[in-house]
Amino acid sequence: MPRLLRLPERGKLLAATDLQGNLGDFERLLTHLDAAGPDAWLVLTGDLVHGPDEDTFNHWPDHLGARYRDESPRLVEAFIEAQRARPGRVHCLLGNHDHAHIGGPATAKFHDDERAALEARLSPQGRARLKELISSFPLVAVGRCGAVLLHAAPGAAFDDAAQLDGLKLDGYDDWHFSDFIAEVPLLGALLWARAAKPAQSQRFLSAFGGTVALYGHDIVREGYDKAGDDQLCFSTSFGLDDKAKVYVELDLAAHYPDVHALREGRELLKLW
Ligand SMILES: [Mn+2]
Repeated sequence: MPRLLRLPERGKLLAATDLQGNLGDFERLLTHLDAAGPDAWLVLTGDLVHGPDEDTFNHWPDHLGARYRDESPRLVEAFIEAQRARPGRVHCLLGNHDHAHIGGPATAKFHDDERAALEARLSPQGRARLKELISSFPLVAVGRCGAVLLHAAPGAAFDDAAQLDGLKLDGYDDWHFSDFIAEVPLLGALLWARAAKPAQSQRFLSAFGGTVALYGHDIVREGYDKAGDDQLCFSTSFGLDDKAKVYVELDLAAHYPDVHALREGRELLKLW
């Protein structure tokens, strides 16, 4: 799988992000995808896996939004099945949580080591399928419509999309994530950046030939946040009340010159 996913020049794109083991939200997305027609694509912008631990589920804090169980093992299988049933039209980009399973630093939101916690729930075959799946995840998706999709804020200092192919993805298993971000700046920012200044996003979008960056990684309680003229940070699942969850639907044959072209009720849609 190439590290840069090129979107088709017509049809629809459904973009969603940060499911973190929420199977119900994924099934809802598939309903929207199938309703959008046979040439619609679904691209998740990373963090497919790693949800709340059992203790958090039992003492659910308000700030985590709608309560759900971490069904990462079933979600991985459901994602593989969704790809099989819709060849070439279902994708997930690499997020920092996913990266932990293929050589990235461990994440520690709900467990000291979420990589170990999830892999302990899987059979040897399940672990192999998880790693094979995540190894296939592209890092960035681009379309002629102007959209550039990535996991975190577009702060990485790329000059050219071809630099994606030179990034070393593995070998960071034992690193602390803060060292990873500091010492591996391109990949570190691509997977972990929480904000990007206008000059950074302009440089990033120019490197990838797009006009609007779509990403998740952070939680936006209201569903989406437009930063400057060219960034949309949105939240489809993790950390939100159901009524606030947002996915993005684009016409791939259209052109979106800036983030203000994305309108509530047209491109910015409620998951539920
Ligand atoms: Mn993330």
